[in-house]
Amino acid sequence: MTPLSLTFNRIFDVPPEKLYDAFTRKEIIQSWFGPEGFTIPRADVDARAGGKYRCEMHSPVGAAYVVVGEFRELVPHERIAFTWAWLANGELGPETLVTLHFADRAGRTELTLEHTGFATEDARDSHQGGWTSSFESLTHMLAGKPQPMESRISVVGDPRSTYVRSVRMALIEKGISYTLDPQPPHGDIVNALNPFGKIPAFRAGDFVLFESSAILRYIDEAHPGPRLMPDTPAERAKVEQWISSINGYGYDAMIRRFLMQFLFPKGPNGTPNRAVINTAIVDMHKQLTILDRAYGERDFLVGHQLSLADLELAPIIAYLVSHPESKDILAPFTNLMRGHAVMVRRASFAQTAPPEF
Ligand SMILES: N[C@@H](CCC(=O)N[C@@H](CS)C(=O)NCC(=O)O)C(=O)O
Repeated sequence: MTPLSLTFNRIFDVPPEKLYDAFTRKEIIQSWFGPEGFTIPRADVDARAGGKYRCEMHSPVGAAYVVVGEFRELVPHERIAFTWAWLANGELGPETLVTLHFADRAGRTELTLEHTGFATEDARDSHQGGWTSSFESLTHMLAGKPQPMESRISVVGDPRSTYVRSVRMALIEKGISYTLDPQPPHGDIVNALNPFGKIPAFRAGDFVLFESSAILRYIDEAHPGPRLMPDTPAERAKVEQWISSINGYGYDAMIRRFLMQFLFPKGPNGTPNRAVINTAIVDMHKQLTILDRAYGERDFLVGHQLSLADLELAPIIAYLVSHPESKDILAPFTNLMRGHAVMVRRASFAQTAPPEF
C-alpha cells in the first residue's frame, strides 16, 4: 500500500543555521513561505516546543488559505517537528505532521522534509505540488532574489477599477514588483483590508492601506525609484489638490454617473438613464475645462514631470477616450488630450490595460 506521507530531499546553498531561521523566524517566514507567487500577509509564530503558529497565505489570484499547528520539537539547526492543519470557514481540517532534518554538507544544508499522517491519497497528493513550489520560493529568498517582506506587495481589487489601475501604474513607475489580487469590492478579502469595502486595498507585508491617494503617497515615499511628487511644497499641494478633486468630483461624474450608466444601465427597461447621463455631461464639461486649463502648454497636471496626479487621472480619461460619446466630448480639450497621449505612451499605462467589462 502507498504510504500516506511525502518525503523531500533538497540541498540549499546556505548553512543549517540560516535554513533553520527560515522556518522559525516570523519575518523570514513571511518573505518566502508558500508556493511561488503567494504572499503571507500574516504569520504568528511561537517557535518553541508546545508553541503555536498560524500562517495566512494568499494566492496570486486572491484565494486565502490559513494553516495552523503546534511545534512539537525544535533542536536548533538540526530538527524541527510541527503539526499542520488547514483552517477553512472556522473549521480545522485533519492534523498531519511535518518533520524537518537539517544536515550540514560542508557549509551547505541537506534538508529532508517528511510530511506524514495524511488521511487520503488526495490529501497527500495536493501537498506534493505545494511543497515543491515552496522550495522554489525558499531558494529564491535564500539567493537574495526579490522576496523580502517589504517588497511582497499586493494590490487588491478588480483591474477594471480606475483607482486600482492608478496604484498599479505607480508601482510600475517606481519599478516595484507586486501581485494583483483581482477582488471585487465588498467581498470578504477586501472587507478584511478596507472596512469601507472599496477597492483598491494595498498590502506591503503586514502593512495595510486603503484610499488610492494614501496608497499612492506611500508607494512614492516608502520606495526608491523616480519621485512621483514634485520638489516644492506648493507643487506638492497642487498634486494633492488635483488628486482630491479628481477623486471627489471627477470620478463621480465621468465614471460613476456617465460611464457606469452605459455599462450597468439603470434607466427604463434596462436602458441607460439619459437624465443621469445628461447631468453628468454638464458636470464633465466643467471639470474637463478646469483640467484642460491646468495643463496649459505643459504635458503634466503639475510642473514638467509625471506626478501622482497624472496617475490618478489617466485611467479615467482612458475610459472616456474609449467610449464613442465621451470621445467626442473630449475632443475640444486639446491640452488635456495632449497630456493623456503622453500617459498612453508610458509602459505603466500599457501594462495595466483593463480587461473588458
Ligand atoms: N476614494 C476611494 C474610492 C475607491 C472606489 O470608489 N472604488 C470603487 C471601484 S473603482 C469601488 O470600490 N466601488 C464599490 C463601491 O463604491 O461600493 C479611493 O480613492 O480609493
